[in-house]
Amino acid sequence: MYDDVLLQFALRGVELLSKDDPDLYELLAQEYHRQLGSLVMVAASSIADPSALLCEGMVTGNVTTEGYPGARFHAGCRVVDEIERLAVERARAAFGARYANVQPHSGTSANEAVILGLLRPGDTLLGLELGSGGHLTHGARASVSGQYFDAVGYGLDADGFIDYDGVARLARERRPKLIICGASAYPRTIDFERFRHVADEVGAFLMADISHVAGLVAAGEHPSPIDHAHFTTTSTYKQLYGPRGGLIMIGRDFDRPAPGGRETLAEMVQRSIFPLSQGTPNLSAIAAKARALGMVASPEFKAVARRIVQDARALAAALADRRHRILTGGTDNHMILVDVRAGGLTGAVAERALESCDIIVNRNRIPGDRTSVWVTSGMRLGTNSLAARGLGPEDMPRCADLIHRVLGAVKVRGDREFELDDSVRAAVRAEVREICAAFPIPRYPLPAGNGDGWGDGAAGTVRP
Ligand code: DSN
Repeated sequence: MYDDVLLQFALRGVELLSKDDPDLYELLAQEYHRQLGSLVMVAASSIADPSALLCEGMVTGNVTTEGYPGARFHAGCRVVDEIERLAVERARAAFGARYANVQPHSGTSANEAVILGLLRPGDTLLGLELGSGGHLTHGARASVSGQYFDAVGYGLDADGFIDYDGVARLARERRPKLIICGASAYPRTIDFERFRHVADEVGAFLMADISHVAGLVAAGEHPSPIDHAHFTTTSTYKQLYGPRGGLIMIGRDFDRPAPGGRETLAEMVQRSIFPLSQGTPNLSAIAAKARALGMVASPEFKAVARRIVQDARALAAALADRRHRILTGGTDNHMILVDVRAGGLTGAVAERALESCDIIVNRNRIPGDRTSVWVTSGMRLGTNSLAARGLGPEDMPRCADLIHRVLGAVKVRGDREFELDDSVRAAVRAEVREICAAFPIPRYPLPAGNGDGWGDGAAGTVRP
């Protein structure tokens, strides 16, 4: 084979960066340290394996082409064709799909490609409202999906669960061409089969965006939409622990005719990614997707997926025990939505105060929220990163306690401003570091000195 040339290449890159661009090197090193020393509970994030991140920086980035394996518009694609085929095969295997397209640059690109391929401007689509936990691309007014299409939104029932009867009623009234299910802020199982019944009843196509639960789906911890939805989309950097990027898959409907009857749904997606909505594929990201998707079948991946759900349930219960209001009363997936209004908090204050203690969450609007997206009345937590680090359900009361201590000690000084006693901040940060040291990020090299300075980003401390 090719000896250790990639090792030499990676080392050369790091060496040149540190010598030729120390300012940038320093910032990248600070970010590495910040991640090592933070408890990250952003539900949309995870921790990619070093081998997957490495692929993103490989020489595949030098290959410019368009099209698909075996049908490119430039020469020099013999090897990258094999890489893309491998990624496609691994995506299909991971999800039991009949068709996969690994070229979308993001989850947003994946969703937009399906929408643009299927609909004409002004056509009706039905998706979960942004304020009820939907994604921008599910018909929000701020996005292409809401500006160029007649976007109708469905919502939640009084308990915060998807109002499936409301979905069916709106579908009968508005006759959408496309129904979108899946969410960015919804902690409960989604009944894809029920969505398909509604879609079939009104003659609509169904797209399931599983960006947030893709790992649970692949591991069998959440029902799969692959054969219920006509199209399944996902980003690859959340629960797939892969690179920034997206993926589109089709199950049993892959050879069903697309609107117009001249092509199959799979052919339509091929065309709607390239040339309709994207140009050159990011072949390094595709290599990284191949690597991440190759790990999905491992027992370790399945164990992490199981732990994600166990952790989320335990964290939700521990926060509820400390009198925090958990939307829907709990969770079925990785995500917990917390109403932070008690004590006069806003989501922005909670987010900022926790970040000052190296606990990373994100503010989130909650159903009925009248505050802006910059303020919000809630926060969204997720356990992807905690579970990957090996923290189990037995560790969640300690994490909940840290959150509780910070939120209980915050003095609110405005929608986004706060004060926090230095002694509380110091004590919480010390405990966060202790946890991070006990549960290091798997397979990430630790700094010399076993973590001194984590999260400080102290200039001059990390350069070799
Ligand atoms: N979709 C955004 C989120 O859920 O936070 C980013 O991935």
